[in-house]
Amino acid sequence: MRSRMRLGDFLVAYLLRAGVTHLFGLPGDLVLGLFQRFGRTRGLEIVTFSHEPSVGFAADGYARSTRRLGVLCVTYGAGGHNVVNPVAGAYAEQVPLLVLSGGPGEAEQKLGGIHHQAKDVEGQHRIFRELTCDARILRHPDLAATEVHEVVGRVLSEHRPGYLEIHRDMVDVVIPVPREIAAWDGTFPRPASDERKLAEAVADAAARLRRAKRPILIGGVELFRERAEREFLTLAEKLGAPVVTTMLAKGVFPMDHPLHMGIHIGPFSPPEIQRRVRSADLVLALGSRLTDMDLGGAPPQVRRDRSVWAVNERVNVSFHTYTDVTLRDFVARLAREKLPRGRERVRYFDNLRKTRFAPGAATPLSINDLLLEVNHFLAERSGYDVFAESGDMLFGGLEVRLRGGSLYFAQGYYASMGFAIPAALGAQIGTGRRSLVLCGDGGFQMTGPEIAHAPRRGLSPIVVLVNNSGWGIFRPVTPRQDLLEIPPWPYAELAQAWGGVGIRAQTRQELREALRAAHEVREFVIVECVVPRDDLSPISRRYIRASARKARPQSGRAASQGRAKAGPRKDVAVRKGRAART
Ligand SMILES: Cc1ncc(C[n+]2csc(CCOP(=O)(O)OP(=O)(O)O)c2C)c(N)n1
Ligand SMILES: [Mg+2]
Repeated sequence: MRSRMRLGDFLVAYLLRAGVTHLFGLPGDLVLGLFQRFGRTRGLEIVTFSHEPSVGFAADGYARSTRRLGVLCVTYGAGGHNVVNPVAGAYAEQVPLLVLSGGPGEAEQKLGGIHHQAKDVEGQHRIFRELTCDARILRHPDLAATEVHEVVGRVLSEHRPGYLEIHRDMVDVVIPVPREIAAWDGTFPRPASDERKLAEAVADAAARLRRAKRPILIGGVELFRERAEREFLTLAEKLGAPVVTTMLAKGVFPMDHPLHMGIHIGPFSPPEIQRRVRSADLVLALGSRLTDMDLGGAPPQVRRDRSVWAVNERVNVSFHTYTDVTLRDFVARLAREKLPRGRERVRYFDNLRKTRFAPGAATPLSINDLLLEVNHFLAERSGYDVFAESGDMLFGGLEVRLRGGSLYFAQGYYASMGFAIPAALGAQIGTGRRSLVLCGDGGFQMTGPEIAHAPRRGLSPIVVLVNNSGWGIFRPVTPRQDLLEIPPWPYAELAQAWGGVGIRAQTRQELREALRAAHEVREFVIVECVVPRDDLSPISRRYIRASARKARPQSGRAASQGRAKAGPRKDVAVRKGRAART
């Protein structure tokens, strides 16, 4: 970087220094100058898709899988508004994205209205202020470099999206680059723990671990975000205690490790896991947030007085709270303590029925058997990352067991449809690793056609497309089945037409053969799995029923509305003449 540069050139140099290799974008006249600047640069490649939501999801997949900054570049208004949903998802799921938007120049703003504008010039900026940790319009040449540095610094330390709006007349403006930014090494310092609080938190937790007879570890998603997986593994092996992970943290602990017991999702966990968590005399919950998806929509099954609960920068040991302690420091330090080693024999549990593979059987392919086949495939071939789409496969994906160093990605909390296929493409662009995508037909109809971009970039995901002719996850809870229909697409034929390979599988054997064939080819593959309309994965059915129950009016509200006539509320127990909530 030089001490004075055009803003566009500075941005390119800055992103290269931050380790960014690819940008995801879709051009428009209000961003074209910036777009071309990125496109001209060696070492920074611009990747386009057909619709902006996919641009956002691809940048998200790139950021999650490479752990670098994901950058997207879109035009103002029509383009920027189109990435609201993926950016909101990245905010909710703490993915470091940088949104670069173009915008109208100063002279044209004075016209009174410029095409693509919604309410007023600043409207888009206001929207993104809601969805990012920092959002700026770069207006002042003297401040521009510092503003970029501040926004990116916050994005990377808070793991939330940031937003920079660069109006088209700013791209070629020469800006000063402060010396410390020109000399920047591309990294930001990690937040540090308060040494005294860290030592005390660790001593407190270690003392309880030494007394515990049946501890268990719950791994949460922040272990991944804070890059503390290795420390977590060391701690688990030192304790020899069973490990479960939450739904959002699937894959944060090697799923083929002998201490892995499975996925904990509150009351939806396999009964053996629920029993083991309940009978633990100490639960070490590390990096897990209290979301409905982590807890299975129920209050925690873990008693606070028998737990150590650490999230980033805060550790609760029973009822003691230690602030300013980072998760990674806490786990690493705890793993260095003298701790007793358990000898429990741990088994892995999931929710699948272990049906036998019968070659030649013409029985229709069930979701249960589809997932068994995906596991069979992954057990024999390492190196595939797995992406799961919202819909039945978000829960079905819980049953997938990864091997080796494979990673698992899903929008487990924000749960937007349309994520998985573009995210898998963005991930392969960043890591070079091929992925297996679990996707419903409804999800595919949102962003799946973006897979047509795969051949020209040499991308090769294998999509296991579950064709149940509609938005199947809602079938158990909706009387109006007709509202869940979608048009029948010839998915396998479309794959062929788009330059990939399409295979239709209607039985378990056909699926096994299709996956084997998919592994052998270098193109992308869609394995269209035709399944019975009403079949669902084991957890989806239970989850969607429980969720529908919550949608009904609460008995409390219903009862209180009719209280005058009906007497005491039904959700209230009358004890010693006083009303107390049950
Ligand atoms: C963007 C978005 N819109 C709507 C939803 C609500 N939603 C969740 S699952 C689902 C249907 C999924 O259908 P499909 O992809 O075919 O999966 P299936 O459950 O049938 O396997 C819908 C509409 C959502 N999660 N995201
Ligand atoms: Mg479907």
